[in-house]
Amino acid sequence: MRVPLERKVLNENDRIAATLRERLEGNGTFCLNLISSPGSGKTSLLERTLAGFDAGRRVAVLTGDLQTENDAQRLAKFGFPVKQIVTGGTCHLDAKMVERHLADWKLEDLDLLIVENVGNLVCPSSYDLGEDAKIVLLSTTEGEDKPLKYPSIFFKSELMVLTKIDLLPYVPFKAELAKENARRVHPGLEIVELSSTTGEGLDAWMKWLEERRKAKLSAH
Ligand SMILES: Nc1nc2c(ncn2[C@@H]2O[C@H](COP(=O)(O)OP(=O)(O)OP(=O)(O)O)[C@@H](O)[C@H]2O)c(=O)[nH]1
Ligand SMILES: [Mg+2]
Repeated sequence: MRVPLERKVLNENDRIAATLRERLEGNGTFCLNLISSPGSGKTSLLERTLAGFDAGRRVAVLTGDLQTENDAQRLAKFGFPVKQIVTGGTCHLDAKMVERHLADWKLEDLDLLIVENVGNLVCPSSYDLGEDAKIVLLSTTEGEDKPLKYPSIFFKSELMVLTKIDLLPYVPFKAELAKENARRVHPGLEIVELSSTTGEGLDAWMKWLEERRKAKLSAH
């Protein structure tokens, strides 16, 4: 009889991600990896998030794009440490890029690190960055079928943020169907609906963030 033996061989990315996770864990730094299609509203949500924090908040952001420092410039206005990772063509961040850009920050000074991944619903889902949780954003202009077409990232994320709900009256987007599709791929997936334009739903997002961060802290 043949017994199939499967063992995951750690590739270089997984090894660096595991080291990063250990360092984050050791310093009690809660790390989130935000993933979505280009333009779904990652930076806009981060602008709202940073604006909602007190000045002394120990938070930092890494933001990835193929080109430009635009997102880092938008986010730097809030006074917290922000760095742009320019991938130069790569469609996702990897653990090495994150490690390199963290080199001159002290993790012990941070209790929250948010990584905005490159806008792409496919590539980033395969790269562990050492984060505590992946978060997928889906906007109301993208179509309700996206969780079914791009299941991997919806399956791997702990939270789906349905963005741009202020546009619901103007777009043929069925929010209930989108949520149903996401939960077909990932039963029990947590979902928050919000608009970074009007601010509706932001409280639920901030509450999720704080609860998950505190849960990590108490386990530390
Ligand atoms: N109506 C509406 N527009 C939004 C909302 N959130 C973001 N936008 C707009 O959507 C566009 C893209 O938003 P970004 O926050 O730059 O999206 P992103 O996901 O960071 O984009 P990339 O980093 O390029 O992948 C901008 O024009 C935003 O003003 C929202 O809640 N409602
Ligand atoms: Mg962005």
